[in-house]
Amino acid sequence: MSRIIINRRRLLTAAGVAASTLPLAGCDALDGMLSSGATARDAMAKANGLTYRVQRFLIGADSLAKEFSESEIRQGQRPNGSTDPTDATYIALRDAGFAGYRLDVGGLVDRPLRLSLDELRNMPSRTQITRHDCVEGWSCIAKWTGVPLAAVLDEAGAKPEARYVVFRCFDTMNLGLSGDVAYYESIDMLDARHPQTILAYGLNEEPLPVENGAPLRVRVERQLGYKMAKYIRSIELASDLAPYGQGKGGFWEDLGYDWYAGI
Ligand SMILES: Nc1nc2c(c(=O)[nH]1)N[C@H]1C(S)=C(S)[C@@H](COP(=O)(O)O)O[C@H]1N2
Ligand SMILES: [Mo]
Repeated sequence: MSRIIINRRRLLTAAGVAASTLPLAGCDALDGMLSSGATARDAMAKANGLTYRVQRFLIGADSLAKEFSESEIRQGQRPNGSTDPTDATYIALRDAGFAGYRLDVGGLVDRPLRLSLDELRNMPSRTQITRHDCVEGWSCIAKWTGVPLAAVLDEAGAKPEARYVVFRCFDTMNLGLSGDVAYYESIDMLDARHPQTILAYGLNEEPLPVENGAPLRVRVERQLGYKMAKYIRSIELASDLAPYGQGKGGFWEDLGYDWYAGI
């Protein structure tokens, strides 16, 4: 469990300019934002839908995020958010070198999968040097290696009604009155099948370290950092995001961030 400190400014930065003119009374009280029907959040949702459509139109489905050269890697990937999960299931796996780790792939698929790290490493792999942008205002260039998510989806046989890929994570965040909440995220099938979307197990030529999401984290290179779930425990294909968390598609989205965080 990680304690998070969230303040009005951080929420405003994330929610974008459209929402920043609104009075966000009660923003410091997290639980207020969680209640459905909050005016500020509805406005954010509308702005979010617009951004999504405009970006999909302008950028297209499969334009690539910029890739960099080795010489542009200046430092290690700066760890952010959860960096050392204390959840019991995670600690047990970590202490055994992730030998017992299995990625569950389920939901709207023809063939549910349980993949070990060796099985994931034996699938097709892709390495890319990309820039990670966090809403907190920093960026990092790093080299990521992993299996294209599209290959995993093909192996599982995604059903045509699947619209989203949901990532459930091992780490939980403490939200005061709401208790411990597991990190989760979701992306649409266009981003899921994008050639640069990989389930990464390697960072800068080394196994992915715990601080950056070991044993497996997703890279969604045309989106902001918070979309790139670390410590992935399972993947579910879904037609609707309502059943997950507070229904907004991700841990931070449930607190007011945009679901579509295109950059
Ligand atoms: N499971 C999980 N995934 C997460 C987070 C987190 O706290 N837990 N933080 C997000 C945020 S805000 C960022 S910027 C990146 C940080 O990834 P890094 O630690 O490799 O830099 O992970 C994202 N994915
Ligand atoms: Mo972030």
